[in-house]
Amino acid sequence: MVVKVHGPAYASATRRVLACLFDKEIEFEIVPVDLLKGEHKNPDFLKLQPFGVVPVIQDGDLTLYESRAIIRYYAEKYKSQGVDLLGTSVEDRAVVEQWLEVEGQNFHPPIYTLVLQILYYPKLGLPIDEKAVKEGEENLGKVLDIYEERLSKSKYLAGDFYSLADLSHLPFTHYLVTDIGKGYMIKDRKHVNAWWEDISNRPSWKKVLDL
Ligand SMILES: N[C@@H](CCC(=O)N[C@@H](CS)C(=O)NCC(=O)O)C(=O)O
Repeated sequence: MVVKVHGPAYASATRRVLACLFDKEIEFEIVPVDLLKGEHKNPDFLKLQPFGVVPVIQDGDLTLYESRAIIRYYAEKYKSQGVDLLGTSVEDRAVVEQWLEVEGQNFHPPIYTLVLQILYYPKLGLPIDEKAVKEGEENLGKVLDIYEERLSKSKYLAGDFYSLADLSHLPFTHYLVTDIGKGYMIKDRKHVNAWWEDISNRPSWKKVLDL
C-alpha cells in the first residue's frame, strides 16, 4: 500500500519525513496542501491534523502526525528494509533517542528563531527582531559547540552509524546554510562541517530537495 504524505514537499517537517521514506525505500505519494491558501486550516485537513500543521501521513488505517513520531514509526516498522536508522542494539537505540531529543529540545528552538526572523518575517512584511536574532545565534552556537565536541569522537551523532538523529537535523540545517546566510556557523566548526558535508550529500536527502 502506498503511503500518503499530506503536505507540500518543500515544508521542513515534511522533508524530515520524506528523507526517512527514501532511506527506508517506502513508496509514497504526496497529497498537496497549499499553505499559502490556508488549506491546512480547512475542516477536512483538521480532521487529520487537529493542530493544523503539516505533515500527516495515512498508511492503511493509521493516520499519524508529528514528523519525529512518523520517522520513529517507519524506522521501527521497517527496521530491516533500506537503511537501518536505529543502530543494532538497545543501547544504540537509546543514544539515537537521546540525540533526537537534543535535536528537538536544544537545536530546534534557536535555529527556528533564526529561520523565522531572517527568512519568513520579511516575507510576511514583519520587521526582524535583531535582539532575537542575536540571542538565537548565541544559543545555537552553544549547542553547535557541544556537537563539535561530540562529532570529534564519533562520525555521527549517535555513534559511527547514520541514524534518525542525524536525519532529523537535515531540514533546518539546510535553511541555515542555504537560505539565511549563516553557513559559517557550520563551516567554522571542523567536525560539524564534515558531518554536514556527509549527511547533506546522501542520495535520500538530494532526492528530497529535487522534489
Ligand atoms: N512539530 C510539528 C511541526 C509541524 C510544522 O510546524 N509544520 C509547518 C511547516 S514545516 C506548518 O505546517 N506550518 C504552517 C502553520 O504553522 O500555519 C512536526 O514536526 O510535524
